[in-house]
Order: sequence, then structure tokens, then C-alpha cells
Amino acid sequence: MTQTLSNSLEEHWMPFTANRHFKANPRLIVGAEGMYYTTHTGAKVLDGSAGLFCVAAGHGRREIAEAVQRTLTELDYAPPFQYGHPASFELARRIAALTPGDLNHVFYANSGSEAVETALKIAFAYHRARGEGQRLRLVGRERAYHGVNFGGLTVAGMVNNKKAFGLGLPGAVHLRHTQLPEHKYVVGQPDTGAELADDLQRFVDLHGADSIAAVIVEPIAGSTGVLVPPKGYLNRLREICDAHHILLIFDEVICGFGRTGKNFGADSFGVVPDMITMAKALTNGVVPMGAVAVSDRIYETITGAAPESAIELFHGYTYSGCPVATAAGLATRDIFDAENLVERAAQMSPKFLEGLFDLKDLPVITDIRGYGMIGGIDLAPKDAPGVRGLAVMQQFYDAGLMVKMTGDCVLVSPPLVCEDKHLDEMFTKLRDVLKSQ
Ligand code: PXG
Repeated sequence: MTQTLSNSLEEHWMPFTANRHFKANPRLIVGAEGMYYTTHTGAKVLDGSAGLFCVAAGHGRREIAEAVQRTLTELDYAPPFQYGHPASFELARRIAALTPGDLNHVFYANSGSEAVETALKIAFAYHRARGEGQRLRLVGRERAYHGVNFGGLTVAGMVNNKKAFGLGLPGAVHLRHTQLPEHKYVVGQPDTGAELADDLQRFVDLHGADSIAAVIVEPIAGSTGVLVPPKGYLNRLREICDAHHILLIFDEVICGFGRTGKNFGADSFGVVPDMITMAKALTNGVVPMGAVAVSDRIYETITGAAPESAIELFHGYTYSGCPVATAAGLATRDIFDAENLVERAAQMSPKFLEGLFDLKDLPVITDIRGYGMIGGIDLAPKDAPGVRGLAVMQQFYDAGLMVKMTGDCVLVSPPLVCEDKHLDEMFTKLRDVLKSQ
């Protein structure tokens, strides 16, 4: 199925893409099935990153396509403000049954970025509803990725994503990131570094707890290169939050739905936050959807503070919980249940981590990190940061493997339906390309 490129590619300004480099040598995907993509030249490419961490159940799932198709003909759209449709409530019940603790209420958005904005706004609204509207300071972390909108950028910590786009919300502060030099090649959670959470205590001491609304962290910092939290680190954050009435938000846009081997990173690391943001695998990446799960306390405080029959939270999107996205979400949940994808991830993880850390002998590699079914491989930069990364990504693609690069770091996170043979193929291709560097 070779397709020729007769048309200009100039009109589409591509996101997070080296546009000029891409358009000179395009990598176009024209089909996807199971664990593989088909490119416009007819080549098969193994999906080593589940798309962008989202296609957990593999590509071309008929169950999702049929649910979406059915919904489009039965109920194409229903306004989400002051009206509802049954499926969005059903999906919320399904999500609430998975989330830990009393995170029993689900607010819908259309992406991870919007889920993050929603969670940050809910944090402000919660404190205001309980008479502490002065808590307007947000705490993020160095090297964090929380999407691309202004609230998320404020708490994020990857410089290239931030530096062209202004100063963000006032007063935000950032915890140090958790990658210590002694963590090199540690499999899973490092033993050292829990005390880095005490940065939050320092902010309390410096700025006053009553200025701080919330702290947001990814349980595993994904986009920056897979930083696994030190043992005890998230627990310590939880303790400091509890002592000072600060809300703890876990951004689980990547971690959620099995990537860590449990439903959420919160389960893997044994810490229950006050809110969880999610997206990506929520719909298997097929239809855009994000969501925030919030605790009973937050929901009841905000709704209880408003007069009866008044709107309680002046926030929402035209497509919050829209029929097509909820249909994809429900069909995805059904696949997860029928195929035990979360347990499967836990079962595949040892083989995945073994293959990942087996690459350690390659001279171009300077560090490897991994947990569950996600891994990061740092490569020694060449010339300028990211130059080797882009070149290597092209070589992987030419060799029939798609992975996500962040600068000179290779991110691997295969669909959770992968089999041993796919992992073998992925690690063989990784080795073949990396050994020639
Ligand atoms: N939070 C986290 C933790 C994420 O990983 C978002 C929010 C934003 O999601 P949306 O749906 O708005 O893209 C993400 C998204 C990468 C990469 O380079 C990571 C993401 C998206 C695209 C690329 O690692 N994560």
C-alpha cells in the first residue's frame, strides 16, 4: 500500500515536530493494526510507545470502532451543561470503581492538558469554598510535564516547553526533580531521595501553608525520561500535604490504566492523592478524552458551598463527556476487563524490564530507568542536545520501530497487549540501532 505524496505538506503546522526536517523526509502513517503501523511506503513499524502512551489495548480494536459508530448514529451529541446522557454517568461509575480511596467523582475534559487545568481550577475552587480563597500558590516540580496550557505550563518543569510562553500563574514554586546521580541504572524505585519531598515543607516554612493550594506531580515523571519516584517520596509528600491542608494531585495521564502494573500509579506506590488526572489510555487514544477524579471531600465541599439549584463549578467544555468519547471509554474499559490488561501489564513487566536493562552494555547509553511497562534510555548527546535523538528516531523508524524521543532520551512503553515476541523484536531493534552509534 505505497502512497505517493503529491500534495504539499506545508499547510499543516505540526505539533512538537521539527517541521522542516519532517517535511523534507516525511514519516506518514496510513494504517495500524494490533502492534504495528503501516507507513506510506508500505513498511511495517512496531509500536514501541503505544502511540504517545495511549494505545494500551493495541491498534484497530473493532469493539471501540463499533461502539463509536453505533453512538454516532444513535446520539451524535448532547449538550453537557444542564443536560446529560446516560453513558457519561456509566463511564464515571466505571472510572470511580477503579480509582483508589474516595476519589468517586469524575469531571470530563478532552485531553490531558485540559484535565490538568481542570484539576488546578478545582483546587482553587475547593479552598475558596471552604473559606481559604487566599490559597493561590501552586507547587509543581522540575522536569514535570503537565500538558501545554497555561496552568499546566506554570507547574511544569521542562524548560523548552516553558521558555517561549510567558511567566505563568503568579507565585508558583517547584520541587526539585528526583533523579539523583546514584540512581543510575536502578531498576524500579530508587532507595534514596525520599527527603527531596521535604522541599514542600520548605515552601510551607517560607511562604506559609495558607498560601498553597495544591501540589501536582506525575507519580512517574514520563515525558522527561521516566523518573521513578524514590521509595517513600510520594508518601512523604502526602504527609506534608495532610499536615497543612494542601491538596495532592497525581497527574496520571501516562501512568493511569495499567502502565505501572496496577490501575493507577497511586496503587503501585500506595499513596492516595486528592485528585487524579487521566487521559490517553482512557479511550485507548482513539477519541480525545481527559478526566479528573476527585475525592468525596472536594466534591461535597464545592457543591455544598453553592446555593441549591445554582451551578456549583463554573467550568466545563463543549465536549465534556461527549457521546463518542464516552462510548470509546466504555468500550476500552470492557477490553481492559475482558483481557485483564492491568494484570497482563504486571505479568509482562519483568520481561520488559529485563530486556530494557540488558541494553546497559551499549557505550552510547548513559542511564536506563524503568518501572512497570515504561522505560527511559538516556543517550550521550552528540553535537547539540537532541541532535542524536532525532537521528536515532529516524534510524529506529527505518528499522521498523516507533518509539518516543525526548531530546536524547528514548521512551519505550509498548501497548499492554504486547507479547513476548514483540518485546524481543523491540529490544533487538533497539540494540541494533544503538550499537552502531
Ligand atoms: N500530563 C501528563 C503527565 C502527560 O504525560 C499531558 C498531561 C497532556 O496530555 P495531552 O492529552 O494534552 O497531550 C501529558 C501528555 C512526550 C509526550 O513527549 C507526552 C505527552 C504527550 C505527548 C508527548 O513524552 N504527555
